[in-house]
Amino acid sequence: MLDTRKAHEKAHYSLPEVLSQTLNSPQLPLTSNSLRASQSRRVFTCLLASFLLLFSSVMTFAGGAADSTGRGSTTGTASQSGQKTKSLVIFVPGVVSGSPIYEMLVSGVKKAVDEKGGANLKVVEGGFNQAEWESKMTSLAASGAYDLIISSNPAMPAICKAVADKFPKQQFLLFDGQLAGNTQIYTLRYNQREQAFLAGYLAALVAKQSGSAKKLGLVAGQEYPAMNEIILPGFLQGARMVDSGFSVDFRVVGNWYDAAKGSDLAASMIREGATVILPIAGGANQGVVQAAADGNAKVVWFDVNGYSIKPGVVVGSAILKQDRAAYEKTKLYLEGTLPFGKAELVGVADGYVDFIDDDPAYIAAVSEAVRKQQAEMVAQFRSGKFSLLENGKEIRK
Ligand code: RBF
Repeated sequence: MLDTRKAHEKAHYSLPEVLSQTLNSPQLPLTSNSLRASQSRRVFTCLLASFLLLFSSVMTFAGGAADSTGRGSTTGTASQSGQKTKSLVIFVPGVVSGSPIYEMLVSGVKKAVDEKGGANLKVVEGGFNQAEWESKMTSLAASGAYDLIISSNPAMPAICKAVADKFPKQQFLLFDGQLAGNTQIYTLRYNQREQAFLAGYLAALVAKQSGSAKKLGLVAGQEYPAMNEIILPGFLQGARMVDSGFSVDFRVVGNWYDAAKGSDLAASMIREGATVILPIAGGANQGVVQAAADGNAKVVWFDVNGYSIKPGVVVGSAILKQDRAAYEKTKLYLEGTLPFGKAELVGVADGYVDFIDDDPAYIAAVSEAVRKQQAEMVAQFRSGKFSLLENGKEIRK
């Protein structure tokens, strides 16, 4: 049976109405007081630079008409090859530190920009107040300073669609979310049914071998459709492939940073019999790992290789390759071939979702018998012999 208890406040997925905007007031998102002073300086510097850029561009491209974003042909400078320098900005919905999915986004985009040259990149953290994301995104588009806005999470397509409608020249590259048919937006997301299934399969194998209760845990930052309809059911499906008696204790932190709360929730789960826990709660994950270490439980990591976080406690890593996707799609954009309007979905067989089974810490922490069973399952996914639709339907070749 699925235990769906929620802790404390319910996180909001649906974002509140957009505040009315003063379109050309550049309001840069700030995440902490310590950043404010330096960012204020950066805002000033940025404004000054934009003004100088605008001025020099107007001189260079005299006669270029302003478009509805107010930037006209003045966004870029002319490079020697005659191509305009592209300006890219990554809008991080949260903060980069503690959220591997965002760390991968930044590193992948940076790699493409460094490699291709001829482009500027800025990273803006939107902070944890989700009610402010749309107004911050609107400010970025309204500034007219960026050819491409890049972001990542399932809430961003709806936000960017609303902003795109107001700024018809603004383009968006979005990961971990889906929207098809809007010619200003390209999206790529991962088959997280497969990712969660592989985490659940390993977790159940480990729990079963330890002889403890057939109970796993999942600690989420908040509830959202991909969590409730894909990740949680996928985790349970993987576990039940091992033994149909498994259940998942599901708890919600209510934000993506509170490690103390993550620890409390995990400790409570462990007291009630959960032996392997999957944390998907950003900075709060650290608390889950600590509680597991203290309570003689195990953790399966999500998104990146987590074995080194606590060797022996982290017994699995079901990953997605957002760094690779971000690199490839940014490169396509810079080459002028990103297929705006398209929404792509990629899974294990495509090489964007996987389970890390060659890390020495995995080999040291998990018995050979369990590793063998996990390897057989992973191999079937990698070869495409076995795959899962997002609704959980199995496809066997
Ligand atoms: N995942 C994180 O690791 N850190 C975050 O700050 C974060 N914020 C999110 C905000 C919203 C509104 C949603 C819907 C998801 C968020 N996620 C975050 C989860 C992320 O998109 C993804 O589902 C997980 O990283 C699992 O792959």
